[in-house]
Amino acid sequence: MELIAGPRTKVTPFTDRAAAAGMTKAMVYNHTVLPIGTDDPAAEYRALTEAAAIWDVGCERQVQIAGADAHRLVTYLCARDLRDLPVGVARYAPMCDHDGRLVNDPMALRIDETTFWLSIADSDVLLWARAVAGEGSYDVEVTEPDVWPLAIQGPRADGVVAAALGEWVRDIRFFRFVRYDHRPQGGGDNDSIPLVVCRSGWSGQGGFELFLMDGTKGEQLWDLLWEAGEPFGLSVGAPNNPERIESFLLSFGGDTDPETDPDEAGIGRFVSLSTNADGAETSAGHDFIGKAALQARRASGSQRRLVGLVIEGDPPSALRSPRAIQSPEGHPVGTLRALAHSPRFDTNIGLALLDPPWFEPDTELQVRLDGANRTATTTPLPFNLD
Ligand code: THG
Repeated sequence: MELIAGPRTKVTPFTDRAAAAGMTKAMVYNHTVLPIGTDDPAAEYRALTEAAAIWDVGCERQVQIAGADAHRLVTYLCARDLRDLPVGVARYAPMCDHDGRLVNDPMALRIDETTFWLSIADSDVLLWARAVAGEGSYDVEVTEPDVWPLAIQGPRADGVVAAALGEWVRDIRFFRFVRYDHRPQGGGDNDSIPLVVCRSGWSGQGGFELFLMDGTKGEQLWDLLWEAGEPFGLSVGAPNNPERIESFLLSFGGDTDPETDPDEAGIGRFVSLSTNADGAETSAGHDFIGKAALQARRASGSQRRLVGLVIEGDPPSALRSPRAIQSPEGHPVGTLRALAHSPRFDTNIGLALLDPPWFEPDTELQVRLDGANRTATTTPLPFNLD
């Protein structure tokens, strides 16, 4: 069977270039095609960790919130306090529903005083933000603009992007961004490529995300980077499952289920909620959707926790759906949500959402993979096995 893209499943301005460069596997993310791999995963991992990789992450859609009440609405939507977010700065900002469940974990970018982008993970934030805006009579426009991120990740990403856009990009700090029109040499005004250049990306290797603000310029941008990247060993890649588990970057909807809250997902430190052991608030924070519910969850003692697992045995085959995890006595204690063989740690690693008290470090559990039970040992995130 072949997956066919159409008006509901969008291709990105980079899809054809990514395929031509060797991407052979794709998924659908935010109703958009996401290339996820070539036929040589070991080479992809090496390029990402030793040189540089270019990723078509156009599926990381922007939900733009603009207007007189935009800052107030974004502040209410996000569990992280964004009241002091300056223009030119991005922040990782979990969003919850009224019961404290995670609904998305976007990067929030302040584009100008009254314009924000939520650079979203895989869920329908456009609908959610429009509903909240409408119910609360906020004076805003909530849209999905013609903006398409392209990521350059890896230790040589700075070299690639500096060669393509200019040495000035080296001065951009982590989670900061600059609005920039790239004018190719000899080109006229119509040839310029409008970008937001941000030091960010879904890997622990460092790099940039270039938010292309005109979908008709996708192949121009790709070719510019591809040629500039040649001396740096740039190759085509995609969000890399082994590396992102090693570095622990949350995959919303993969590592989480529909009930998971930010604490359970391991991103509680990005929630601006100062509470004591009883769950009572200890300092005046901002008001946001799910605040009271999160306080109650913290006080309940029943929260689960996403932890690392070290799993014995040969490299397992890919995990197609979450897998039950058992105590040594064979009782269900949670689910394995992600799995990979780690080149860095030279062992199998996983992410598991576990009930209390099974998430405590160094707990020995059982998981069935490829038809056999294996011992899996819990370890805190991020992994520290070097
Ligand atoms: N880039 C863009 N959009 C995205 C992602 C991205 N949308 C979906 C998804 N990824 C959102 N999830 C994350 C998760 C982690 C980070 C970024 C996006 C991340 N976290 C750092 C950390 O945890 O150390 C830093 C967070 C901080 O200091 O604020 O980078 O990748 N455009």
